[in-house]
Amino acid sequence: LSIENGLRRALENESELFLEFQPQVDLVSGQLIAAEALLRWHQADGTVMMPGRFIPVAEETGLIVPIGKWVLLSACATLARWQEAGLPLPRIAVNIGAPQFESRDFCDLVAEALRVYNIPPDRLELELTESIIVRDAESALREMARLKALGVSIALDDFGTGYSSLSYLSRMPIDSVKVDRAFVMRSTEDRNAHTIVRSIVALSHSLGYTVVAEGVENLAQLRLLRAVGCDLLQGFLLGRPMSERAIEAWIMSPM
Ligand code: G
Ligand code: G
Ligand code: MN
Ligand code: NA
Repeated sequence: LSIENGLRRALENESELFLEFQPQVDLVSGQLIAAEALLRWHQADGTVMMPGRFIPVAEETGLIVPIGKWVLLSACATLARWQEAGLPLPRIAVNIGAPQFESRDFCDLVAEALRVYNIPPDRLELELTESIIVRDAESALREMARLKALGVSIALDDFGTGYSSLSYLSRMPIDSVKVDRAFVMRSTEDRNAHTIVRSIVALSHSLGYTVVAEGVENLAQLRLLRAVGCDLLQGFLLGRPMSERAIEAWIMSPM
């Protein structure tokens, strides 16, 4: 079965795709602030296929649009369950690929998801990458403004790896910047990577954005990120992507 046909079937039977959630914690208090939803795909042989393998196929075939819709609605359904249970709601961050962002009526879909699940809009965060501004920057900025007007949070994912135009960084209606894990990983060994991380934090703060460091794996990185004033941490040191139940337990009994 090709990945494409397998994905078509997965969209029909609704039990093969699932989300894991990776914590984002406040660097100072250790409190859980947000969780990034990460897509996974159960295989018939019991293994799990990771998105790095099937998202590219989904993007080439256009299947990313219905798959992305499923991810968005599932994340909102999870928030609704937590709200129903009276839990303090972290934000849930959802990855939005460029083809999904550019798809027709994307903003209406987000509005519909918020309405159907009746969740506070700022509890939903959309992770966009710089690639959305490559094709038509002005229309991407307008679309982002429409999304922001719904009250959702917007994060710029993988920052520093794409076409980081500083003028667009200042014009984008975003709430936070996620420092790509490649910089975080090298930051403790490579002076240039350290300088880049420090500069991204300073620049982002001066523009009024929160900074999330991705891929934090050890204490040396944590100390460096504290020294440069980073706000939130995400990475294996804090927690691996985990099941909905596992992150729920975390919400109920904070560290
Ligand atoms: O979880 P993992 O490290 O394997 O994720 C690999 C990549 O897949 C990451 O870049 C992540 O942004 C992307 N990804 C994970 N879930 C989704 C999703 O729901 N939609 C999109 N478009 N990308 C996702
Ligand atoms: O591109 P995006 O930022 O959405 O990618 C998120 C991916 O990064 C997830 O698939 C997750 O599995 C992976 N990830 C999260 N934390 C770490 C980490 O500490 N180290 C490494 N190597 N990968 C991580
Ligand atoms: Mn991401
Ligand atoms: Na990222």
